[in-house]
Amino acid sequence: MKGSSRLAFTVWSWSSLLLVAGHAADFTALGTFASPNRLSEAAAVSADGQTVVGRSMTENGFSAFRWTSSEGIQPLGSLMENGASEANSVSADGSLIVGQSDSSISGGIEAFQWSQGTGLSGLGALPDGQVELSRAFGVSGDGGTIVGGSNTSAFRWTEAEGLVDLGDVPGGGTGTTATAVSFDGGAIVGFGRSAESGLFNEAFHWTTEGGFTLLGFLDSEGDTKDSAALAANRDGSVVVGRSSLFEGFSLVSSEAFRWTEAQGMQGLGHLSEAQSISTAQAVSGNGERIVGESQTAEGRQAFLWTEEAGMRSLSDALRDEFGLADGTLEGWTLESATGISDDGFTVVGFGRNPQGHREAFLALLTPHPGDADADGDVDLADFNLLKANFGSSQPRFTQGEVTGDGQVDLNDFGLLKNNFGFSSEAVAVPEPASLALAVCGLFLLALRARTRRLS
Ligand SMILES: [Ca+2]
Ligand SMILES: [Ca+2]
Repeated sequence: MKGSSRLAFTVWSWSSLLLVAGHAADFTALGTFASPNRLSEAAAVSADGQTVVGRSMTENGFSAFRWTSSEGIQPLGSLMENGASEANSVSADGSLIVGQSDSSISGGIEAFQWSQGTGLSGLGALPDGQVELSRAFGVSGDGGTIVGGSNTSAFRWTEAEGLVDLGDVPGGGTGTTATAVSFDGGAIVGFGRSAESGLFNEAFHWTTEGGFTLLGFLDSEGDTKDSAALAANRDGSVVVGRSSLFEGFSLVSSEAFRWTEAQGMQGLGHLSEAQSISTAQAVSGNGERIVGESQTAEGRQAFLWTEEAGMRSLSDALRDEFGLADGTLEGWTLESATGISDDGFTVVGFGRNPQGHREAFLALLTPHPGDADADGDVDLADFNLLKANFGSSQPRFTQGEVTGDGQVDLNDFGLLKNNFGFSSEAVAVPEPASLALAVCGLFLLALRARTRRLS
């Protein structure tokens, strides 16, 4: 045990434990820039959940923004004086941000990368006879690969090679866009004109070794089908997006999908079957939590999807499953969830705020305070997990780390103790206080033994 922990132990008391705050689900409005039309939209969150990027209205049109809890919402500027810009994606640690900006290149819009040290820099565009424009939609977690679209082609950008044309999907016509890329840059997803989609698009998965794989469509009926891959998980094995049916050029229905090589394309449903419009926009690192938006009678709404619980509205999930305090979302309509952290605990998007303006938000979907193994109750199993990892660093909200700071220490123990006996089941748990007391006694003995052993 470290000296500081031993000190904490000696001054530790029952009363100090009562001061440990709970870290249940949380909701943060990210603000907007000052302009006559206050408006902000989050587009993505870094894998570590700490940096949010998107766009917010200014008097010069949209400006790309970067948000962190310490600095708040900050403009990234533009490649042109008084020009507009938008941020679309961010690397795992938040250090590299990509998007597009007004520019002096012939097409007037240019993909950019931004880092704290160098600010905005343009990526150029693929050569074309007439106009040259580019947009960056994704950046790999490691920051080494940027993907997007330039003129009618998907591109991949690396420091060594610059912009490289991914080419057209096999058998299709001209017109391809890359939307996202795996952590190491090895897998890229997007959509392009295929033999089957004709003038519309078909989702693709591309790897450095295998080239293009077309992902198909959810519905084989109907003449006019369109699908798009919009995001991929950490290793690129789980792809999400939407698959749509058209009549002529009118959209009939659209459904969020999840694709894996083994299972193919799987429909995720809709919040309202009557409306039949949904889109998946982001997926957690392990591919298990998916977020997006779905049309309802009340307008579009952000959704959360998991295998166990299916699709439900993000606001319902926050309140009913993750214990967000009643009234927190009073006056809000969460319209779209656009990003999710690698661990699946941080979701970003935008909605209508109580003043009626669209505003970016960040929501924490953490387990109930003290529920170390995230199984819906706080019991001896959680205590044992915490005890086994006491004194270690762990990913937030796993392995007994319940406060969200990455350290398993007395604060975690206090939070667990204060919530001991909680159960998400409606059945009352008898005598939680006495059980908690017994557990605390065991913990003290364990700590003493440990202190003696290590000193
Ligand atoms: Ca538990
Ligand atoms: Ca902790």
